[in-house]
Amino acid sequence: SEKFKGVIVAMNSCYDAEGRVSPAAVKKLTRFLIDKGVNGLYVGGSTGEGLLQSVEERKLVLEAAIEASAGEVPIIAHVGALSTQDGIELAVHAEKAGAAALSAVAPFYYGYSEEAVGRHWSAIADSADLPFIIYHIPATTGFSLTKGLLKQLLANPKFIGIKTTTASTYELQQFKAMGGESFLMFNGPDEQYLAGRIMGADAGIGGTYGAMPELFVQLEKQYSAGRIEAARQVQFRINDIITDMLAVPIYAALKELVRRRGVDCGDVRAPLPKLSAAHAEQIDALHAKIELA
Ligand code: SI3
Repeated sequence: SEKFKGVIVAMNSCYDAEGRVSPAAVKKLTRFLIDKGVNGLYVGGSTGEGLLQSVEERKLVLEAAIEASAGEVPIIAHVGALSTQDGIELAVHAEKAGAAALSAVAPFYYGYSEEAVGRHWSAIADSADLPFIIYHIPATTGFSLTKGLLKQLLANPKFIGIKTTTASTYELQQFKAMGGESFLMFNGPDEQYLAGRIMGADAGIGGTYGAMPELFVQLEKQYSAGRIEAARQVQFRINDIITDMLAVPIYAALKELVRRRGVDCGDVRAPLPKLSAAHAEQIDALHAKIELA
């Protein structure tokens, strides 16, 4: 589908000073990102802290983002949850709220068989009339999507693509080959946006895009115009920034950088690590790099 292309920001969730979901701040962040020219938003994923929120809070965040987006870009709702029941409730809600697609990580904690994960994803996908994007992120869930499971899932047309967050663009290319040209690949690691696009990703979904949307929009523009050397130079600048982000608590840093750009999304939710005074210099340096870019 032509709908899901280019730069899709895995956006932060926003809280007020008491740590409650702030729909007003979510709306402000949504506008900030869309006005920078991004192609879509991914709500409630890893960067979005969806798994640290109650089902009700997740609904609030999604509704605020969809409302503020005013139909200008597609909104993908991450509805992955520990229980299939919560995933279904969120999927049904996402459809009503106007999301363009669903996505979910594999269930985790107990350690599930491929069969169990397949059942979980299928039950969520079948609960709503929306396309479904598998969120393949073995480093955090401990579950790795195999070609065997993918083959089974492909029998269901609801499964339209995979967000692949692994270091392997070979794997991304292999999944794409299995699904065919119309099966969508979403690049996960922001450090590999260009590599992922070259190997067959139709789009990227990433958290660091939120702090520097201009750079990713520029990268996508250069790549789609066939200017590979210029695209490489933008990716290198991005990677220099990401390397510094990975040296501090990254989700907290993203929120602080976004705050300095005018949108206060509050702190990350515990147990995610917060920034401390010891990080001040690194954050100042990051902010300066982003401003200069
Ligand atoms: O749902 C999401 O927040 C994502 O899209 C995740 C995304 O792939 C990020 N990965 C994780 C584990 O958060 C990347 O954006 C990642 O933060 C970045 O590549 C830096 O390593």
